[in-house]
Amino acid sequence: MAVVTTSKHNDIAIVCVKNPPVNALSHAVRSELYSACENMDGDNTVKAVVLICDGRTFIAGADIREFNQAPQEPHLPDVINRIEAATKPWIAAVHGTALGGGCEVALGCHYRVAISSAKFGLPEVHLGLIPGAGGTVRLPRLIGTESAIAMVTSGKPISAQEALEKGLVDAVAPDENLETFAVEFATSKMTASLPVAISKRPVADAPDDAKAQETLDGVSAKARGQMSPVEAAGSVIDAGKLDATEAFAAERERFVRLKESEQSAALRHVFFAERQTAKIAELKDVKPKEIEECGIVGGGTMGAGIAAAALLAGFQITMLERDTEAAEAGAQRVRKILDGSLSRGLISSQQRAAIGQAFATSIDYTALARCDLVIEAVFEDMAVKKLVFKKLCEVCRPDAILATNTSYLNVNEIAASAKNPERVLGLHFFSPAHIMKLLEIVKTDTVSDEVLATGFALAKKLRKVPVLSGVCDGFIGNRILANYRKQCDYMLEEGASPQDIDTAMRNFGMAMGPFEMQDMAGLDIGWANRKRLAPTRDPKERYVKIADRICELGRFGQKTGAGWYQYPEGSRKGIPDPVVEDIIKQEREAAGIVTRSFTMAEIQSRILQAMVSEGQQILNEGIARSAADIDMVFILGYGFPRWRGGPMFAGGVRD
Ligand code: T1G
Repeated sequence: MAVVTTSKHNDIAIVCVKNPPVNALSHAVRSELYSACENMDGDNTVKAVVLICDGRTFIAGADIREFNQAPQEPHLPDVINRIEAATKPWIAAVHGTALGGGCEVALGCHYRVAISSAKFGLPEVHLGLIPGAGGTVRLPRLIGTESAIAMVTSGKPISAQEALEKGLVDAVAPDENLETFAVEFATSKMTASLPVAISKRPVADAPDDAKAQETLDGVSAKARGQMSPVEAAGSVIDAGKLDATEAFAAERERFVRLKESEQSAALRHVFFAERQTAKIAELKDVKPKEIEECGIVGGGTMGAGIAAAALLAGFQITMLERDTEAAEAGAQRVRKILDGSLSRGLISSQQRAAIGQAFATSIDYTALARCDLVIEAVFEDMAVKKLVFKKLCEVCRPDAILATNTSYLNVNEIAASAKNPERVLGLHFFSPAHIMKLLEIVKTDTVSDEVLATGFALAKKLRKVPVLSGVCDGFIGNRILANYRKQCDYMLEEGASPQDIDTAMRNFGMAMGPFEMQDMAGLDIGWANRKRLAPTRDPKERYVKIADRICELGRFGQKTGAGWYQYPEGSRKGIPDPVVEDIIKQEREAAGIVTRSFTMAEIQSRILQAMVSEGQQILNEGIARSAADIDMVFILGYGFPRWRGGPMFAGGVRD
């Protein structure tokens, strides 16, 4: 079945790529595109060529699934160079997203036109790569070094309008009739002499060595250990120093080296892992319930965040609190988030107004009587939650889905306390709920497939990444985090300092170290959990009291001005605190431990092993479906560096 077809419109040939779902540049597409170029050159009736794509988007890049196979000719750079050398003008007609190799194919064409909703991007860095088919050589020749470095290091796409302003696109269609517009544009160019090939043009603003080094240092600091952004910037800088042939060769060397790197293997693993979490075989043919009106019980940080996320996704929201003062405080939190979305340009003022109409608060449970779904986000206490569910069962429709946002508690126990337990599940959001993409969907013993499928449909509408979890203390993420932190406490007792461990984990690529993270989130949450678990804790298990003793002093972190660190005058940068150092010293003596120093590598390895061993347990118990799911939980929920693939991938565990 041909993936590239050719048709004629008078003197204009239309070369169309049809390789769903995203017209990736598979071997077949590359081969047939190359042949099409040869044929067009040989056909004297053809005066110009429009390259267009079928389906929802222009070429969205090389076929990532081919990266683990031996590369087959024709290689993409050869196809693009052949188009650039064509004897008649090629016009790339772009809709959807011209990404990676797709953008590079467009750069090989003589002209580029697009519809206004089209986007252009070189996101290879997100796969641990750099553009490997001339993108870092042609782009600076077309839009300048600075713009090119911004595009290739961020991987962020730009709009058709921005592309027009930068000179990446020659014309934007006034409407959605892309093919008509492209044929007219091609007709206007078919008698003109061909423009100078982009690769033959100079780089107008090539930086001097000092500026180049300054740029590379800035990119490196931002990359926090990831190689590809630095290599991408380096390749664009090379493009300004070398002629195109040498620059193409230098780019290819970098690309091939990165493609073989562990970081790229990890990032390609994450690309597919992120798209697999919602593919639950047993739910494949299950129709989700329609959800329009949602209730949120609790207007605190989590409740308000969930309400805002749902409002931004187009749901009708009623937020319930215990009294008018709390309801107003909760509404204020929601309004602040929505106003923030408006000021950042994420929503228009019309959307802000419409969302405001879709939001109501109440202090009366009967306000939730019509809801299709109610999410409970109250204090993390089983008795409190059971009381909420009891009232919900009294007022809500018997088929309304009831979800708990609990981070740790036994969702089976909550479901068992409700009428029609088949409609109860866990929806564990991560704070801030309107920003964090992870949603742990907790499957109880009694939940129906229809309700579970509705949880996944809700995640999709909220533009979140759902991960299915069974019921256990802390589900997937918080359970692994608990073991991570246990190892940190052990190392404190054995001789490491909080700042040693935080520094080691920041260097590992985590956004924050475990102790500074606790100071930001609040030590009281962990303390409450340790007290809850104390009655059932194995007395033989090694237990470190340092954190409890810090909490007993009322030191809960930034919010109390001191926790693991002290925060003078409310600053957010903690400094070591002799009070904590004394507590650590006393507990080391009480435990009779002879302290020793730790290398950064040892701290990192010990923590990673703690995460992997708990993750393996979670897999063995069937709490998580796959190691890839566990990787996604820690990358999206806890800031684990994507370029390490997640804890299981980094620990060598594969599905
Ligand atoms: N290769 C193979 N499969 C791909 C793919 C790709 N490039 N892009 C998407 N898919 C699959 C994806 O796995 C999913 O499959 C389906 O398409 C829909 O994707 C030489 C080396 C285009 C913005 O990095 O950003 O070119 O799960 O769910 O939300 O220099 O896909 O249905 O079986 O994401 O509408 C550079 C990656 C490659 C773009 C669409 N290009 N893709 O988003 O759908 S490297 C990219 C995306 C390269 C050159 C270098 C998004 C999208 P399934 P989806 P979407």
